[in-house]
Formats: sequence, C-alpha cells, structure tokens
Amino acid sequence: MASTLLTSKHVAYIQSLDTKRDRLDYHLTSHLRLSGVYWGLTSLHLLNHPTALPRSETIDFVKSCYHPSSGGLGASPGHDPHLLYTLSGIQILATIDALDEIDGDKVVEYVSKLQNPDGSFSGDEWGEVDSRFVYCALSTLSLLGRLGDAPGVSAEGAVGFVLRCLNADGGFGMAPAAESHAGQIFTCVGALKIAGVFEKSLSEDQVNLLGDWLCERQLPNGGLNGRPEKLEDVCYSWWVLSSMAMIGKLQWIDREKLVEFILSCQDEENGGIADRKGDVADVFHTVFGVAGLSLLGYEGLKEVDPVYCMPKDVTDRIVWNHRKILTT
Ligand code: GRG
Repeated sequence: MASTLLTSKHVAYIQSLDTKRDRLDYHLTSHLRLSGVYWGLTSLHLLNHPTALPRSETIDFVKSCYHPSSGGLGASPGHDPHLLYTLSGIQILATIDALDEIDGDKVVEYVSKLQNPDGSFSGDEWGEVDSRFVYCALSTLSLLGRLGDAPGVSAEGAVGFVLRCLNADGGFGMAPAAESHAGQIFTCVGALKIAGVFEKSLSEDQVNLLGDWLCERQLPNGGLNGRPEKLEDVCYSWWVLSSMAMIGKLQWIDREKLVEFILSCQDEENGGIADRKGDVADVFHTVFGVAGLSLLGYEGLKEVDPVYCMPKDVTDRIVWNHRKILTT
C-alpha cells in the first residue's frame, strides 16, 4: 500500500481522461463533464501542476457549454443549463484567470432568476430545490465579484433559507427538516461564510455541536462517513474536513489515520483515487482526496480554500483580498 502521494501518477491519470473518447464510460459521464473538468483542474493545481491541461482548449470547452440566451452553463455542449455546471464553469475560468471570456452580467441574470420567494434557489428551470443550489448561486456571484451587486438576488433571503436547514443535532440538511448530511453541511456553512454572516448566525454552543457531529464521522479505519451508520468514503475527506476547517475545528480529527486512509485509496498503477481501497479510481474522488490532504497540510500540496474548494491563491486574488479592502 502506497505510503506517499503518487503525484506524477495522478497528473498522468487526469491528463488521460480526455483521451478516452472511444470508451463507453466517457460518454456515460457527459452529464457531469464540466464539473469533471473543474475536479481535474483543481486537482492539478493543488498537485502543483497548474499547466498540465491546455488553457485555450479548456476555455473553449467552457464556452461551448455556455447558453448565451439564458446566461447559464450546461455539463456538456447541448446540455441544458444548471446552477451546478454554471458554478463549475466559473470556477474553471477563475482558476485559469479567464473570467473575462464570459459575459458575467448574463451569468448573474441566470443565477438571479433561479431564486425563489423563500430565499432558496432552484437548480434549473425545472425547479428542484436543495441547499446545494444556494451555495452554487452565492459562490458563482462571489467569484464574479457580484455578491452585493446582483439585481433581484436577496442574500438575506438565501441566508434565511440556509439557517432553516439547521437541525437540532448540529448539522444541516438539503432543506428545512431534512436529515443532516456532511455534503449539505459543506454547502450551508460555505454559503454562510461566503455571505459573511457565519460568525453572527451560529452561537458558540451551536458551532461546538456541529464540530462534534462532524468529528464523529471518523471511523476506526481512519476514513470519514457522511452521516451516522454509513460507510467511509474519500469524498467526505472534503465535505467533512472543509466544514471543520471553516469552523476552526480541524484539530478534532485524527490526522494521521485520515492521511493513511486517503493514501490507501490510490490506484498505484494507473493513478487516481477511489472512494475506498480497492475500488475503481475516478476524478471526483481524486480531487476530494487531494483537497482533503491539502487541508491536512500534506507536504508538497498547494493550499486549498475550504470555502470555495479552489486553490487559495486564486480565491485570495479574486475574493478575499478584495473583501479585505472593502472592509478596512
Ligand atoms: C465546489 C466542491 C464544490 C461543490 C459545489 C454540488 C455541491 C456544491 C455540493 C455537493 C454536496 C453534497 C451533497 C455532497 C455529497 C455527495 C455524495 C457522496 C452523496 C452521496 O449520498 P448517499 O446518500 O451516500 O448516496 P451516503 O454516504 O450517505 O451513503
């Protein structure tokens, strides 16, 4: 079992993903493609190989997913626009410093039309509501520098919806009264952080309860699950750990055991990281394994931003420094 991160294998694995167009699984994942590019690109940046994907082809692909009529982006060319892929497209362009390649006003218009009267956001025109979409909306607006300048968007309404997703066990669910889940906790805490209201929204006792719920996700094998009685999965090394980082409780995790668990899920031959040891690797678990290791301070990795799941130097350039200037 590998005891170190197999960086060059993972870089080669991510680079190979777009060359497998003759394979069925390539086409079966076209409904995820733009997020797949975001996961691969983010992994490469964190692995310190920021130029391993061709920049101009990456920009062209993002633009090919853009719908000029609505301002939203779909997962692949010809796919309907959705907030999930709109965020992924903006994250990609932000990471490679190419936000000017897209009409930001139109994207803001797309996002604003998806807000509902109760403050929640629908994922697309068909109306599914989920706390994930509040996160996607606020993150997209903030990366575009338009959080406080998006006509028709009520950040207060969005925050109100997120706070109604808070449960008595300390966690957050996908909607009010829905079961707490680590993925949803990431989106709710992240949305409150992006809106700049986390600290004033939750009491110290509530933050401690949330920290307890999150650190209880670590299982004896070192891996994390996403809710009680469930199996460990590498992706929770992101959803749980980033939430703990955002609330300042990262030290409540057994770091060594989690590092060992993530490293044990690497494909030592072909690169990539799987959900758990022995399973087939994929780019989704690769990014969240690498990003989790980055949060744990694993040597040689670039720092990840726990709020945006993007390289910290990128979000410093785009969001945080700008915000510091505004508040000082
Ligand atoms: C910028 C990283 C980033 C994300 C954008 C889409 C989104 C915002 C966040 C998704 C949050 C989420 C709900 C993650 C969970 C994903 C997941 C592995 C769900 C599996 O759920 P179950 O019920 O699995 O199939 P369990 O582990 O509970 O058995």
